[in-house]
Amino acid sequence: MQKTYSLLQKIMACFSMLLLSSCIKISENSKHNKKENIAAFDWFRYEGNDAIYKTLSADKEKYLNPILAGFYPDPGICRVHDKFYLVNSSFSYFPGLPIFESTDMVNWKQIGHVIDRPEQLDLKLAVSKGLYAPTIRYNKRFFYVVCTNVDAGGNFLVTAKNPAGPWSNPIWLPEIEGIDPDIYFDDDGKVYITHNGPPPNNISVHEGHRAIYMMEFDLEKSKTVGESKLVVNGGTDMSQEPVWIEGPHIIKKDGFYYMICAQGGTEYNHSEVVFRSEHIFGPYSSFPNNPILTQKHLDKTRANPVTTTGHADFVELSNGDWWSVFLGCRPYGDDLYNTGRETFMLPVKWKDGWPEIVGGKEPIPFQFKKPNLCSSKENISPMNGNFIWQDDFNSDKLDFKWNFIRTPSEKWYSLEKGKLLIKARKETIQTETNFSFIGRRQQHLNFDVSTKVDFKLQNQSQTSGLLAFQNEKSYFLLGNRLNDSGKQKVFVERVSKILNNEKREIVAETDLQENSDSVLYRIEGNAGLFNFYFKENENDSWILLLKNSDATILSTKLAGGFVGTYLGMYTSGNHFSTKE
Ligand code: 6LW
Repeated sequence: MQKTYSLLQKIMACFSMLLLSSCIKISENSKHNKKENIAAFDWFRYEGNDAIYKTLSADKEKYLNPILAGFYPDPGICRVHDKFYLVNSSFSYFPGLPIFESTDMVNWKQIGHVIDRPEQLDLKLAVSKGLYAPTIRYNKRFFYVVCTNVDAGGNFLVTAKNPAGPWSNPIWLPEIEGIDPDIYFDDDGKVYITHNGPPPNNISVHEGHRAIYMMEFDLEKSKTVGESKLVVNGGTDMSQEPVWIEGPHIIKKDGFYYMICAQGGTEYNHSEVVFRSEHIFGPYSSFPNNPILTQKHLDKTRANPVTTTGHADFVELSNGDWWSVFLGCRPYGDDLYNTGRETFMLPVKWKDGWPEIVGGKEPIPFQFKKPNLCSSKENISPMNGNFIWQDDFNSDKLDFKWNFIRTPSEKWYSLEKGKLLIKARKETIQTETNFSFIGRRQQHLNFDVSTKVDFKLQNQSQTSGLLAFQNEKSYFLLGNRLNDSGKQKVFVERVSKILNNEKREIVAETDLQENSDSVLYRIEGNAGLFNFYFKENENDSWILLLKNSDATILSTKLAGGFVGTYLGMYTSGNHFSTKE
């Protein structure tokens, strides 16, 4: 009995040893596998160096334009006591609708995103679809943001007690067609939503013919009341065939309702115009001196042009001064800009019952006298001017500057021990998915961006590296990959509609000498020309892989769409197994 028992015991012991060792193997393997599928980014450095800022002398009385540099279009602004809040469009980037707070309107601190939970919205869309043109307003202890999720639900409203969040889930507004909703709280307690929509009876009298409609909104029931009423047909003057009337905002002053709107389309001919009426639903008359903001008539060859200005919102300070925020672009060539549409600011002056943006039809100044507000003492990370920004990934949360493309459906990244670990998944840049990319905006015409990544390449499909991205048809990827004989190559892949008919093309490639898993990447951007560098050790000098590559392919003019260039970290387990 005893013998049998001890024999059994021995057998059991052997078996469990076997099991344990195979378990150890499995866990070692999975640990190994885990590492092998993970790109570990050590740090990310962004430096912006625009020549224009060097020509301006430091002046404590003045602020810099743009107030938010880089892709921050369609600004909406409101004031609550002594604080200002500003939101921007973000299209299919997640988290969506960045929100900023300021006490002096000069230093803007990002306090969060209005859309930051996947349950709020699932952005599974083309890059320039998704979240367009939000309006932010405050009424009786609540903040309201109305916005459009283009091609995925349409117009919606979200609310919050704290602008830093949490914001509610969307209340969808199916009765409201079109885009660019505004919410207006009248003195009598009534609420109105004003928006862009198709021309009356869906009949376009000319190309780009749109209209502005208004609807009452029942706040308690969170429902629209009655029908949308036409308030502006076409724009300022139908005989001039105005195009793309949009982005309305309602303001009340001295017994008049003012409606400011963008007109001309969000390109070179963009402008801001104003209408007024004694009654909320109109009739609205157009200001005889419209537009109140545009750069379209100015000499195209002027130095340091700001173009495309329009899509404004107004805010009144507690001292009765009025200011306007609006979008504009900083081209480096003939209507070429990679930085997208940015947020600018200028004062508003009222004269004879009409508002005008001060100097709105002259070249937009890069420096202007500050609003009459106390300067913020807080140390706020700069949103304009020349600066260096580095993330060493020592926090347990991603900085608000980082974005994903589309809503993540799984957690494929983590911050661990000073590294940002990103899983190389099957998704690639070419797919309209939430591929493994974490990026930030290009905020300067001239920039220098670099990162260090450790990634154990196991097969020829994988890659990781630094991505300059406008959309899946317009990007540069600087990364590494394995060749047929297991040697590591560092490469630049380019995709462009203009240069190579949207085909993926390796435009530069060389061997990595050490075949180690760690590579440093750097892209130096000089307006429309990019240089690509790499090295294998921090202390080495950078090796130039590709010089003066034509980066106009990342401009809005050539890439299309409404966003600006993102720079960031990318990895995929499948990048080279999917041929386009
Ligand atoms: C936005 C429209 C516009 O909905 O561009 O500049 C569109 N104005 O109002 C996208 O940002």
